[in-house]
Amino acid sequence: MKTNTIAILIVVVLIGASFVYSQNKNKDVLLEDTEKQEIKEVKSNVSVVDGKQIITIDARGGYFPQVTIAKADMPTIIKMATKSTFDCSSALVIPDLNYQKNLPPTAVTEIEVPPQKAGEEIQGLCSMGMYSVIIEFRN
Ligand SMILES: [Cu+2]
Repeated sequence: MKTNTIAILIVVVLIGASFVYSQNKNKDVLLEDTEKQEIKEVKSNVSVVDGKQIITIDARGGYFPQVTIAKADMPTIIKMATKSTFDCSSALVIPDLNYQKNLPPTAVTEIEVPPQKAGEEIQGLCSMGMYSVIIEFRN
């Protein structure tokens, strides 16, 4: 009788301990993911090739990076990259450019942007207005 009680107690304590352990493990994994995302955002998605500014944006479940700082007074091409994008971020609208297109599920779609003045901002949206992407032009 007494041995049974002790055995049950030990089992309960072990289950509790493993539960706490797995919770902590999950927290660690979550933390690592956010750290990775931060590193991704720091990496520049703007480059200049043959006098043209190239901005690369991933479209899938939103647009990433969501905000891009680009150079003003430069011909610019936005390379919108879809990769198995079956959500509404493939239905892209850029009102400032009179642009509206259903992007192919997996492709890189080039969007020409005429030189913008410093301080100008171009905003793209999914057709539902749920996801947005902003490009800020600065000197
Ligand atoms: Cu949407």
